[in-house]
Amino acid sequence: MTPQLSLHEEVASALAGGDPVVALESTILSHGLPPGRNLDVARRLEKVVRDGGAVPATIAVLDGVPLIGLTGEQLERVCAPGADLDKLSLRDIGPAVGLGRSGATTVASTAALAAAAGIGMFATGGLGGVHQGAAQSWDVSADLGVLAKVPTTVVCSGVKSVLDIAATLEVLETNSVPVLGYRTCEFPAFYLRSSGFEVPWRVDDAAQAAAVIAAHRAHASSGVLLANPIPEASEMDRELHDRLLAEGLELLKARGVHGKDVTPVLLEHFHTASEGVSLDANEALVLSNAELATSVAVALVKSAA
Ligand code: PSU
Ligand code: MN
Repeated sequence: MTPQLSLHEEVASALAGGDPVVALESTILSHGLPPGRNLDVARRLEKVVRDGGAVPATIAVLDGVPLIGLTGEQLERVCAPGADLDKLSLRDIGPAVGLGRSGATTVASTAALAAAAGIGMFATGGLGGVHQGAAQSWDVSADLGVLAKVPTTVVCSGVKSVLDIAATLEVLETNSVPVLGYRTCEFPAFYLRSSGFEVPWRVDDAAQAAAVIAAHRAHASSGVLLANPIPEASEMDRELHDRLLAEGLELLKARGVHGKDVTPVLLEHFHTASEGVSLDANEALVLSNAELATSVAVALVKSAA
C-alpha cells in the first residue's frame, strides 16, 4: 500500500479482513449536485452500501491527501456550499497532492485511487466518454483510458446522451473493457433506460456479475463496466429530456464552454430547467448503482471464500 493514500480506519480494517468495500466518487457531489442536496445524497449512498453489508469508501483529495473513505466532517466539507473544490481527473492528482490542494475525484481518479487502495468495486452515476464532435475537439474523457488500465469495476447508468455513445462503446472495446448490461441488452443513457445501442454481454443477477468480474480479473488487467439502467419509475420523460439536451448543447456553444466544464454546466442546466426532475432521476440512479455495486461486492467476497 502506498503511503500516498490515507485510508479511513473502517475501510482499512474491512480490506484487511477481506470484507466487501464499495468506492464512491466525489465529483458527482461537488460538481454534479447542488449544495444542500449533495450532502443528503452522499449520506444516503453510504447508508445504502452499509445496509447491503459493505463498507463505503467515498474518495476525495483534501489538503493534498488522497482520502479513501471520509469522516462525517470530511464529507460535509466536500459538500459545503462554498467548498469550490477542483474537479480532479487522474492527471490532476499529482498536482493537487504536490501543491497541497483539495478537490473532488472523477471516475478516472476514483477508479485509480480505489485500485491503489485494493478496492475493486466502485459505484457512480454516469461515466465520462467520447464527446460529439470529438474527431475535431479530441474531447475523450480520461475515464475511458483509465478503465483500460485499472482493475476496477465501475457500476454506472451508462453515459449521457450528450456524448457520442457509439464512439464511447468503440473506445471501451479498443481498451479491452467488458461492458455488461444489468438485466438489459441495451447500453443505458443515464436519464433514459435505453440508448438504442446494444451491449455485448448481459448479466441478470449479482452472482453472474461477480463470476464475470472474477474471471475477467484472472485474464486481463483492465476494468469492467457494469451498466445499470435508471429504475423505471425514475426514468425521465423522453421529450423533456430531448428538449433539455438540445437547449443545453446550444448553451454550451453560446458560452464557449469546453473541457472539464462541459458536464457540470450541462448538468446544471438540466437541474434548473427541469425544476428538479433531473435531480430526482440522478439521485435515484446513483442510489440504485450503489445498491447493485454492494450486492456484487458481497457476491465476490462469497465466491472467493
Ligand atoms: N457524468 C455525469 N455526472 C457526473 C460526471 C459524469 O452524469 O458528475 C462526472 C464524473 O465524475 C466523470 C466526469 O468521471 O464527470 C467526466 O468528466 P470529463 O468528461 O471532463 O472527463
Ligand atoms: Mn473532456
